[in-house]
Amino acid sequence: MFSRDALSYDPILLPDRCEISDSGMQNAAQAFYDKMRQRHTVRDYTDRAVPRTVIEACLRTAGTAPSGANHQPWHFAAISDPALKQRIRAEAEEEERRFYEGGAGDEWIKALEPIGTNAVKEHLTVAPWLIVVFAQRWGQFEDGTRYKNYYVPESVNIATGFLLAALHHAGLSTLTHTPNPMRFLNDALDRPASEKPTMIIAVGHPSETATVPAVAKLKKPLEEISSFF
Ligand code: IYR
Repeated sequence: MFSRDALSYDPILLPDRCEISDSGMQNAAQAFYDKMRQRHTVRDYTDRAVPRTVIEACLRTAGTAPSGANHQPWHFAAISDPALKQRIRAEAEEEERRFYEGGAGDEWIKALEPIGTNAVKEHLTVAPWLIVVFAQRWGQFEDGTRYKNYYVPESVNIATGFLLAALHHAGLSTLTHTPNPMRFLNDALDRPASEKPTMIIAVGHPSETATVPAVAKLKKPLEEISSFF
């Protein structure tokens, strides 16, 4: 993507300028909040297929995120292959069993009690898509030499947020899943050691009987999460 001789500063007039009144802004902000507050992390999926083109459009949205020096230090591996999903599930469940059987420690297990999670990760095989997010610590010029990436976790996490919002906007449910450690994903998905898997996102349609933990509806009020000066 980058080449050593195309890194000069070249300002262009702001494209896609948004002309909007204060009331238009208010309506848009409220409408987006009303949409986003309907996003729930879902653990039970149907096997209803989701077209690859929908996933591709959502990944394009993720790719518009701001990033340190615009290096876009992310890679998204999208998996619908049942055998590969099965392999990822088997390896993730092995990590999760270690976690739930003591690795996590008592305080962490207690914190997860209201969420109702355990080591069984059926969604990893039932949901039609898994998207594994990788963070790239460095990139490569076309000639193979390396360049350093900056603010990698911040950049990748912003892109991941864009992705979750895009998937929700498209009418899909997601589950952000973080088995620990996740190095097995580099082997399974043939990604280089310079990339760190940060998350598995299961994507699909919720099952008829899908539930969410009641605590998931308890969001901190604005007064608690913000201050104005
Ligand atoms: N990775 C484990 C445990 C887990 C941890 C947190 I923090 C959560 O919010 C949910 C789960 C699992 O996926 O079960």
